[in-house]
Amino acid sequence: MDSNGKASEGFRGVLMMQPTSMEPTLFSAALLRTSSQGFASVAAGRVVERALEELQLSLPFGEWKAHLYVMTQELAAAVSDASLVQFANKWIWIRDSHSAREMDPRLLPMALEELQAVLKDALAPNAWEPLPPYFAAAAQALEEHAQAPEQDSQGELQLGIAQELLLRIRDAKSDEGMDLVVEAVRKQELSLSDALDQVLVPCLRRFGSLWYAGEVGVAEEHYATLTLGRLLERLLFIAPRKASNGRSVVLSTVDGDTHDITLRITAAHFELEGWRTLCLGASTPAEDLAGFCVRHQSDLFILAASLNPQRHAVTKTLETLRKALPSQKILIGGGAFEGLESRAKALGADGYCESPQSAIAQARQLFQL
Ligand code: B12
Repeated sequence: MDSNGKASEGFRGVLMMQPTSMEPTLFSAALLRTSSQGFASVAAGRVVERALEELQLSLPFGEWKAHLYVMTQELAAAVSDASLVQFANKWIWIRDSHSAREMDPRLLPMALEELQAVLKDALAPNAWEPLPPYFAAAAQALEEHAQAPEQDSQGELQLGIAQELLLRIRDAKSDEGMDLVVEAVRKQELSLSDALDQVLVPCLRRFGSLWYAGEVGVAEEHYATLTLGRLLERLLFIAPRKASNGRSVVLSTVDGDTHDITLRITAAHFELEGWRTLCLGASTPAEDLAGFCVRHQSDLFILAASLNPQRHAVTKTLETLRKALPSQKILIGGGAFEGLESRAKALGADGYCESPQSAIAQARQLFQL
């Protein structure tokens, strides 16, 4: 790729290689996944140029490259799952978030067209062949009218104290908000599980919805996420815990996934249940994870992934772990598996957990606790 974002002969040559043994859709998915930075650069350059020429709009190249990188990765994940809907839904998601930010509605169809043109030009015919229906489904989705981003029903703040906390955080008074919740738990006006499930989690989700709807910026969302992570630690500090059950669990998100709060909430539930809990937080590379699990010989390993493209890293991580520890008990969880729960076993896990509570329930079952 040269500095103008044009595909150089070398780059094109690699992409024109014939697959040797891979099935065509898996070959396309692998090429998309491994070359998405290059495709995104070229497509973003073309979008920026066209927007200036046709709409007299000056776009930030870096932002569009990031968008197109994510969309190329999403395309790879959708192609691996043979799911047109998955790819179209992602464009709807972006369309609605752009609409909430009053962005020009002509830009996304333009970006979709340019990504399509770049892939058609760069990929060998057999790698391109499965892709046109995905672009047709996405183009059709973009033609529909943008909707106001949907309110997440699970992000509804049922408890007054959750609304109070949200207001304090929005007012940049996070200490006051945290004190309110911690005091309520200390005085037993609020149970610990309600503090986690009815206050902390809905607040996290509400900030996600507010960001999606363009009502708060990235800085506010980061401030809220950090505050809620700190609140989790403060609640853990005062929480009563059961006696040790002699079991241990390692938890991590997959390489590339920075969403670690639900993982930490899951770890908290295990700790309070008497498990020895080794929580690694976000984005641990597969080999390091396997090495850690071998050294610590824990009873259970929990791996989380939030986004569709991260499913590929989950497969690789579980393969690596199974090689190192064939009988390791493994549970997986997170948004990347929504709708695909039944696939956990095929991926090499012992089960899928839809929530931290379900992780505890499955662990009890696995170890007859
Ligand atoms: C906080 C947050 C971030 C923070 C994460 C900080 C941190 N340290 O965790 C930051 C800012 C870094 C971030 C980044 C991104 N984010 Co974000 N983020 C969120 C947010 C607001 C909250 C996540 C959360 O903790 N939710 C609370 C939990 C309880 O709810 P949940 O995630 O729905 O999880 C449920 C289940 O999936 C399951 N579960 C989830 N994880 C786990 C883990 C285990 C072990 C178990 C057992 C169960 C489980 O349990 C929950 C039900 O009880 C959500 C919005 C939302 N509605 O959740 C978006 C959200 C997850 N993010 C999203 C996106 C798109 C991104 C970015 C790509 C944005 C961007 N353009 O850069 C990046 C990706 C970064 C990366 N490579 O990982 C999308 C994902 C959509 C999708 N499925 O494709 C969401 C849903 C926002 C939205 N409304 O669209 N994000």
